[in-house]
Amino acid sequence: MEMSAVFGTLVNNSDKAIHITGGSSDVAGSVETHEFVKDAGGNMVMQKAPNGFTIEAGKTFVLAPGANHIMLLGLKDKLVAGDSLTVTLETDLGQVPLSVMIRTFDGANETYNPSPSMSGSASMSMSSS
Ligand SMILES: [Cu+2]
Repeated sequence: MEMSAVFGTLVNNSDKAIHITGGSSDVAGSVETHEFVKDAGGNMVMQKAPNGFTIEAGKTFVLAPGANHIMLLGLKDKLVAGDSLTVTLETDLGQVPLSVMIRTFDGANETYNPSPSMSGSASMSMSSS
């Protein structure tokens, strides 16, 4: 299955913690919050974060290779570097659209098999107002 990941920094400008529970995008069959954990064999593997992501009030939340990231699963089209796409995050404060630039990503190929070569980078601000 073709997939890609969104990396970047999420910024919570509100005075409340924001809980990201999932998301959606026109380009992907599904969008999931992923984390890295150690499996039984001691290897770091990604999995769906069971409780999503929580960004504390006034704090930032880093999405990075080998760490927390937003996973785009079941890509419908080939992503093209230089294009942008929109990922809509589901949060406890409502939907937050995130504009993501697509760029070639050369790192973490093993980790992101089978199709990790394209990834987005994003930064966003959220407000509870
Ligand atoms: Cu993932």
